[in-house]
Amino acid sequence: MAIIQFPKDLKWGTATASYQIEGAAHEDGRGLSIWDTFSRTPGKVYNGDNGDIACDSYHRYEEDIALMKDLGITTYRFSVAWPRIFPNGTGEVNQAGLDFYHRFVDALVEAGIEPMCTLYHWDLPQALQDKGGWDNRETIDAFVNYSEVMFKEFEGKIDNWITFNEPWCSSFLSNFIGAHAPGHTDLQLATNVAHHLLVAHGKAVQKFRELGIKGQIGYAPNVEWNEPYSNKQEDIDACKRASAFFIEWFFDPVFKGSYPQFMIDWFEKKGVKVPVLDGDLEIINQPIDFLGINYYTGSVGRYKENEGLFDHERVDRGYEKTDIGWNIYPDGFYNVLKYISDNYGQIPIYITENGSCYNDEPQQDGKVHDYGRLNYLRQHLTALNRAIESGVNIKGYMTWSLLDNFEWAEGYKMRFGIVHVNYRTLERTPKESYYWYKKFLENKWFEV
Ligand code: JSK
Repeated sequence: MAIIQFPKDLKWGTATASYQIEGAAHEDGRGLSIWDTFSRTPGKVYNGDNGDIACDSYHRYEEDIALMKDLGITTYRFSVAWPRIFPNGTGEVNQAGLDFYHRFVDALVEAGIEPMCTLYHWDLPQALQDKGGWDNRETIDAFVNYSEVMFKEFEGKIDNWITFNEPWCSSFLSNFIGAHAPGHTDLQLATNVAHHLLVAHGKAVQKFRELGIKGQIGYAPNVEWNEPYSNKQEDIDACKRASAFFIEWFFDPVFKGSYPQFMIDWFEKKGVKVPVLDGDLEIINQPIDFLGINYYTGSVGRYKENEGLFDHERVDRGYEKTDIGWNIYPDGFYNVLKYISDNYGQIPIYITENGSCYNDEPQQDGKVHDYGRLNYLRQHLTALNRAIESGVNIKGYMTWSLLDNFEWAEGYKMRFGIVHVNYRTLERTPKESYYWYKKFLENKWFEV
């Protein structure tokens, strides 16, 4: 038996997002978001599910905070719904929206839990999408305006700020692959969106510094590990392109002040250019205080001519998969963290999302025996410990998610929570993984 022991000063928590848990979609002046529109577009979301009610955390947040307190977390990562603060994206502030987040954050702090706030977790005000959304550079300034209001309003209550969650999902998944809102399938459009998200990130960090806001700020890209099937150069190169789609594309501008040239060349072969204006890269290259990393899975890949965007195909190696069909690949977690540390240095890293989809329901004994999720958690914390031992500057870990919730295009079919939610009664039931995580949090070690 081996003991997996963690440093005592790490932040430990759970993560959620506004559109996925809040509900109250038409309450207290909230405006529509692109996900209200997308989820009402036939065929876009499983079963036609939407976020109108979700987990009703807008009204049940005190119950959720009681669960967090019982769990023993130190930090809770949540996101603010921009359309609650600015129903039309800009213009007049909706005081009722600010008031809700004050009630919520005050209750969180009262429970001894530190808030970690994501400003943009995909719920763009529809009114801004109607004017071009992130393809329109005016949305950058609207985001900075929204961020400034939040910084000033919550300074002293919130010390941990994340500008953007998973900009790859908000750009390429949503505007090229088309699986998420607003559901376009145009590579140039997606490239414009990705660039404007990065400029908005840089400008919001600049504003945070100009205002002298107390606390720390970062962003939370999602990454995958792409292992070459063989040591053939064509396989190695194909996996480097597939990996850079998530890592270099969103890390190099922030940490190096430039896009990866091999990817720029690849995109230009596809007739796509990044709409960089003078000064953009200097803005994006603002120093940040921490890097959030969202990791779920990885795969083995190889070269295949004219396959996908990068002449790359995934190779099924028979890895066990979660209920959403993603490989369980804990070594990929270690590998990608080492890769990031080796290539981007000792920036403090929070694991802002890591978790698994298992659709277990409560059994006759009233319990949810989600041993798949429990084992995923053990395996990935073991990999995380290995990364820490290898010198990766890990500062915390937030498991995705506290609650089963609206999993975007998968609707409520796919469950990522350590707490089960009955979507008819909204009853919360802690799962076996919750109790394992709770015991782990008591001492920060476990046996393997
Ligand atoms: C989980 C990635 C933020 C939080 C969680 C979904 C995701 C995803 C979901 C890729 C994807 C769909 C679908 C089709 C074809 C090619 C959320 N993270 N989460 N993380 N990532 N795909 N290429 N990769 O709910 O809100 O693709 O893709």
